[in-house]
Amino acid sequence: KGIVVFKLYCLAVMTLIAAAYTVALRFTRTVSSDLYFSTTAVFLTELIKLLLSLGMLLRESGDWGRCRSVVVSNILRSPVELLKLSVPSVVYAVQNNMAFVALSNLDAAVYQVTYQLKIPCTALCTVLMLSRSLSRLQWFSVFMLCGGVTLVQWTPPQATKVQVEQNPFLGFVAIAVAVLCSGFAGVYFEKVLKSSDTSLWVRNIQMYLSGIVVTLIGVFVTDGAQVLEKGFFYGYTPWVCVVIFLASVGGMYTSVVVKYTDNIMKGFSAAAAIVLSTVASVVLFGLQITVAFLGGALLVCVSIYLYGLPKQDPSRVQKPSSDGEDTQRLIAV
Ligand code: NCC
Repeated sequence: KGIVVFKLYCLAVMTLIAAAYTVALRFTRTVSSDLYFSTTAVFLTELIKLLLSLGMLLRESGDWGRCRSVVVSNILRSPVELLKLSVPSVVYAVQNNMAFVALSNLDAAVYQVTYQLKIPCTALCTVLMLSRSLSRLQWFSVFMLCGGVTLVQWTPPQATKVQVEQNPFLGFVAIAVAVLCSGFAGVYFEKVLKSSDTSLWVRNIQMYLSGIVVTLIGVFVTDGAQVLEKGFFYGYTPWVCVVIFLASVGGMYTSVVVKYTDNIMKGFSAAAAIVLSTVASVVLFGLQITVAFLGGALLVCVSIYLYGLPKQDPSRVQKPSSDGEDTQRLIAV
């Protein structure tokens, strides 16, 4: 029971942070007149996540001595493992930068809705990379979920006044790249994490170490001359710090969610959390719901139900505890 509550807590916090992050990021890209260099924000996020993971590792190991020996043996003396984790770190670095490109050119709501394509992309990567199988019904439910979340988050397009030039086409290309990166990197990290007993915090440290290097290269390749001229923290406001904070804490929660569940379930549960939080806002704050929301919520619920149904084809037997049943059980609690 305790672990289920913990999983639900992590999923809820992750989803809330993701929503706040997207809105805050968009705000910082439209309001400020001295626009900060987004590549520096991506770099600082990796740095903070590294420090937070070191702190968590210290907590897990119990004392300095043990923590030090884990760092030395698993990180400093494991170049192969570092190399393995540099793959998702490069892909995530691209993805995280793409989020800034997309949200500099598109409205946050449009971004949220289009970004849902990551759900089928993640399912495809899971099938291809983790050699799991999804029944036809499960595939159907994945697409139904994608449609449901799109409807749930649908808001009529609003003309926001922005001070910067926008290029919606570039925004959509950035989302397409982010969708592919999210699916691949998420499943790759899950595969590495679950293929050994190595602690989540060690895996995170391995990934964020190369993340720091890669994102720093990103700073200099993209904004090098300008950063040298205007300074690393040019255009930073308290809101930019909020964005970096949300990205760091959100990333940590994401890693915990992937450890205890999986990437497909992350999509299903995040959808359920969005529906539930909207229903809570209706009850608590009298928020008006739209027909689109009702239709979307229905699709989300049905897709969760269908995904969790036992597989029909006995020749495609899965591991004893199927993901689908887990999803339903988790969401039912
Ligand atoms: O897109 P998404 O996640 O799959 O991106 C995963 C984010 O988590 C970080 N991460 C992942 C694994 C790990 N061990 N450590 C990490 O720090 C990656 O660096 C990457 O930023 C989602 O499922 O929708 C989710 O969305 C992001 C974010 O909203 C979008 O990517 C916005 O562009 C959420 N991140 C935050 O809220 C900060 C994530 O929680 C959920």
